[in-house]
Amino acid sequence: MAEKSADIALIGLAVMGQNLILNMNDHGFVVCAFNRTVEKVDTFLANEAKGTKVIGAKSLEDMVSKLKKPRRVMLLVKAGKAVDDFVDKLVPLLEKGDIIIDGGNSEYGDTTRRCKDLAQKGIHFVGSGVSGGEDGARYGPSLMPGGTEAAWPHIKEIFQGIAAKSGKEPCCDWVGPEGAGHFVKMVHNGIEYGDMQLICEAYHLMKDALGMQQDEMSYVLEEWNKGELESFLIEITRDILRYKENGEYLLPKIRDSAGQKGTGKWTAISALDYGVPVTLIGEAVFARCLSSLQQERVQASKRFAGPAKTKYEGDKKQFIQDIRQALYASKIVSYAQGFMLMREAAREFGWKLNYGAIALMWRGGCIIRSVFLGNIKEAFEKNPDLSNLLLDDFFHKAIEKCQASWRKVVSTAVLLGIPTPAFSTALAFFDGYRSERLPANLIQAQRDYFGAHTYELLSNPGKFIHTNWTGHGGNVSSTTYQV
Ligand code: 2AM
Repeated sequence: MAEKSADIALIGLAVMGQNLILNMNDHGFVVCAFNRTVEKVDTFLANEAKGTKVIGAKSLEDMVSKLKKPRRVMLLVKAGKAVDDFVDKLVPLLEKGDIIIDGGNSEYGDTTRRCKDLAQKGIHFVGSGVSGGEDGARYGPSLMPGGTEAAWPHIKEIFQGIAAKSGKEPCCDWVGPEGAGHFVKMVHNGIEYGDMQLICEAYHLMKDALGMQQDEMSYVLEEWNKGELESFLIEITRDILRYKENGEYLLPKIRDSAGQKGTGKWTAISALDYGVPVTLIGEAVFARCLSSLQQERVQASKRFAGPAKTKYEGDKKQFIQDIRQALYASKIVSYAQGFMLMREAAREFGWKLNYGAIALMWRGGCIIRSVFLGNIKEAFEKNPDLSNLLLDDFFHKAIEKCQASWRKVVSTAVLLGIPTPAFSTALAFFDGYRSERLPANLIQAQRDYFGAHTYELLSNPGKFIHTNWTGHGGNVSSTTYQV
């Protein structure tokens, strides 16, 4: 193979890396493959990559020598130390203007740090969210690149070439500076937690409140998948409900204890860090935590009987429609919260994010892909400065239409003793968000009473004052602070 013939190098031959290489090859790019355990390169070339134009490298030096300039090196290795180790080894081999791309599941703060460090050395660093799992990587992932923008013109063709398409548009665009790409990927994963929890609550209600059988629920999801809820997660849930082994449904046999790898948790932590009420993702994470107390729950179920009535006795068909509306309205709230978090991070870090483009990146290829994201893209295209998704006309009308059903489902679930934390928190958020007055005046009074934290009067915002509520104690106020 001639020198300097490869368009890009990809390091890390685990499942995602291998599939991305094959995807790039399909789109006419010559990829040079490398891996820490070098034998895996030969195994890959002799098997999965057999008959392709993919080339291999025996060392990092060998790999770098085979690359066209500016050199593009993409890492798909374990997040954390492995990325730093490779970056450290690559830097002495690269020149100014060369590009390192991290396509792993890195923490966005690490990506920002790497961007800044490498910028000082003249190397462009890109942290890209990659979503869609194995299949996505192979046939079209959602890609969310961010970092040093000077890199974008050099990687755009490859990235947009291999990404999933929504119609003709690639589900990949430049997200923003520093760790913006990885931040957006993190929020994507958080939203995924929320979407899954919402579907689980709908399933729980259909199963327990309505006593529905699996084939019946599967049929309902099939119907839902033809409308505003059309999405990958509804589609796979329809199929999961239908799935049988040896003539028996598999789903009821699966232990009801959910695992997690942490990206939902990171989203919730960011929400707390930046003071954004991303309540639905938070509840989705906690719902998994509660589910994992499985043995404790089994014990508690023997101690606490719950309400006397546990079945819904009204019109079943109507209640299924109500659940659908509750799911839709809650989903709108969840995405509104996710975009609030991205807006706040953008403000915090001075990033300029294109929210319509982000919705388009999630429209196809990734786990949360859905028709709904097309509506979000339109909302931000109509008004790029939209402060909250709930205020867009389309979503405003949708929520209004769902509101009565949503309230009925949440209140029914409460009465029947069926937990619907995500439906409920979404509704509580909505009611809080649309409240002209909240009882936070009392919180301020309490804080001032016991801690002299001061408060503002509605008639004079911005001026913090202290009252001596008890008549004793001093008149000195403590400094106020806002989270
Ligand atoms: P390996 O095949 O040599 O284990 C997913 O685990 C990918 O990340 C694999 O390609 C793996 O390489 C790589 N990887 C994991 N930990 C690593 C480390 N500390 N340094 C370099 N590569 C690492």
